[in-house]
Amino acid sequence: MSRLIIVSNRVAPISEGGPAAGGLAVGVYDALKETGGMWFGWSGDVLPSGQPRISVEERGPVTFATIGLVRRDYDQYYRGFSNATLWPAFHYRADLVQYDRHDFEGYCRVNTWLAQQLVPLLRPDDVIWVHDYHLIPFAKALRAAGVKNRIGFFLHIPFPASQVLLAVPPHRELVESLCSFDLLGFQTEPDLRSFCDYIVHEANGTADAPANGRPTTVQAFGRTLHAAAYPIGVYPDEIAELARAGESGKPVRTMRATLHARKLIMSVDRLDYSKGLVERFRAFERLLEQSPAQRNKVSFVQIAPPTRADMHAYQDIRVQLEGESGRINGRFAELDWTPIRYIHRQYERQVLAALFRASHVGYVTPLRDGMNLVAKEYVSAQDPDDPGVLVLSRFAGAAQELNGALIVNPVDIDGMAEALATALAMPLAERQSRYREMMAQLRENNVSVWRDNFMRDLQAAGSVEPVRKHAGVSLAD
Ligand code: GDG
Repeated sequence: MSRLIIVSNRVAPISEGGPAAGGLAVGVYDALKETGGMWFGWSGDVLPSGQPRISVEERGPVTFATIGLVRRDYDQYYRGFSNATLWPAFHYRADLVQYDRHDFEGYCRVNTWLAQQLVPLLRPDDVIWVHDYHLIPFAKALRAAGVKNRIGFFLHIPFPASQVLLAVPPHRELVESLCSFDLLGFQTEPDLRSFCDYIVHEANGTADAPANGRPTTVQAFGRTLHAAAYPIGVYPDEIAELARAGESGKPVRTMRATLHARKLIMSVDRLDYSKGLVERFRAFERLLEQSPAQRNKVSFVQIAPPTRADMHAYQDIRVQLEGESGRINGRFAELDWTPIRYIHRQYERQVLAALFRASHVGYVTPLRDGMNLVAKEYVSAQDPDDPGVLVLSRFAGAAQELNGALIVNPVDIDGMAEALATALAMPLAERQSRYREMMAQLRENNVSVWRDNFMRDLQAAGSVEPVRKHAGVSLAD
């Protein structure tokens, strides 16, 4: 059997159940444990200078190969082009896009260098699965080094509409690089459509309408490749078990005691401007403003661990959010009630699951999100006999699947306040039927299905010959 090589910017520290183990980390790690293989990427270390060396660690059938970055590479590749250019652009925040062509050169240079580090570790029948926006040029770099293996790519964040992508100056180079992969995976059909739209209208290529569940065939930049949507999932039953087990733990008991039978609205997000936190706080404020009966009857807990804290845009959102929570609490708090508990810290996975289960509303309202695993984790963690209600942004990829949620527009403050009121008052029978529908969907498309579908299509993608002329029916036809 072929070995699976996972390449991602960060190699997740696998302390199973620990704070850093998100759904992706668990899914990827399980894939590797089953097939055997290697996980390659940045160690997370930033070195002042020098020549970083690969560290290789075997754990059972999985090899972890990690390498540090020197400060300049970290600044240009990670903080610069990946997170100051691509992240905001792909989340439709053209207003926050910063572009420096030296950073783009650094981004390409680091991709080439990382690919060169990987080459000596590869075997001819390895299947390579590259993850996320940091590594768009990775296949091109591997091909330049003579690698003939199958190489797939999964984009965890949205793929923006063409007119937004055009805001990134080297958009053409990026899409051309993507076409060096054999298979491209997107979170949702709208992301896939955006990609095909660029191929057809900006790159003079073609994209066949997919048939019989097969991936779309794309021809562009002299290559033929495949592309499809593979919505990432979670392991809902494992999360349910985690939530049950965590219910009797101290953090949840303490939380319940301090709630004094008030209802609980829960949110968990990395502190990121894409997550819509300011609008979310304002909608909760609107609820208290318009429904005096809710005052002192409901508490909103926002857990928002720090992320990319050395970047200005992230420092700005932190300051803004601290201001908003202080203002709203100052306006409505009473001696025995703090409306918003805003916590800028990480918690254990089990604690989060148990808090989801203890809450009445899961409040997940990103302005844009590739998928949003928190929405799926929230539903999974619920007590089937007394489930909470998910209020979900229409701009989270998860909204394509979770039809039992109350879907909101995350900039519509009144609309979100109304949805919160509806959720808090929803009768048990309706909560149960919404929960059952969503849970069935989560079980049907769990993280193993995501992984297996992608791997099946990557294995089938085969080695791809260059094409001379475009064929197939354009999506524009
Ligand atoms: C990207 C895409 C896509 C959060 N705080 C804590 C904690 N978390 C966990 C959550 C969840 C994960 O981190 C976050 O995943 P999301 O999907 O919600 O969001 P991103 O981090 O932006 O992830 C996203 C995802 O990739 C996968 O493809 O869905 O759209 O942006 O698992 O539970 N975990 C712990 N403590 C915390 O305080 N233990």
